[in-house]
Amino acid sequence: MPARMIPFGLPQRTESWMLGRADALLAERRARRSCRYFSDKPVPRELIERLVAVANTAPSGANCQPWRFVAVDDPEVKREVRVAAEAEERESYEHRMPQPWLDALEPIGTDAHKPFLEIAPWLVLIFRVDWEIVDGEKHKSYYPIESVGLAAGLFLMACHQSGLATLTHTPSPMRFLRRILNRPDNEKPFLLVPVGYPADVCTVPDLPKKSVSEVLQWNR
Ligand code: IYR
Repeated sequence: MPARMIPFGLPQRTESWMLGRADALLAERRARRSCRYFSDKPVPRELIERLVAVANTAPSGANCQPWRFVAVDDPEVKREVRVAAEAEERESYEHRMPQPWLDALEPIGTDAHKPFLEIAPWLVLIFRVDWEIVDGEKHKSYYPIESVGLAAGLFLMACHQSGLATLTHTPSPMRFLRRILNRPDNEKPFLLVPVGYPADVCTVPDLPKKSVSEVLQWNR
């Protein structure tokens, strides 16, 4: 049955307001960096809840919202995640990642040690839901990868715009997350996001972004 229709409801803005807003957003976004050295300073649970609420506004295929967020601040669970992630990462760095991949990571300076998985006050695990049972019936999700990617992007943006640092971490493979977090088998780990404040001494690699002209074409 078609849904009830309601007004679109977008407030009208002047072009100069919009340009100013976009410039301000760009300046804020340019300051967003992946954080690998976190402080253990606590972040309130209600803030995490609001940031997930922002992510939950993402568009999704057929409005399925095929994402689940698991927010972890229990030190015991964080420790288990760290131990399992580091085991996979050691295997990846030593045996699984081909040399060109290791070369590509060299400027970032990563290795198999992931102390931030215990130090960051929150680990937010994002799962992709490929199907779910609603009223006893199995419903497939549409465009689950694209949808959960959009929700994850909004979550990262919400964190940064609210003053928090994040890392997009994907220890590979991430199957262990389903076991540790008791998630059902219709959910696949998509992204592991440590959230918190940067450590007092936190450096980041000085890496450039492509210019807009490299990523934007006008017409043909
Ligand atoms: N998962 C590993 C390796 C790694 C892979 C990519 I692609 C990165 O952008 C960064 C790291 C790790 O987290 O160290």
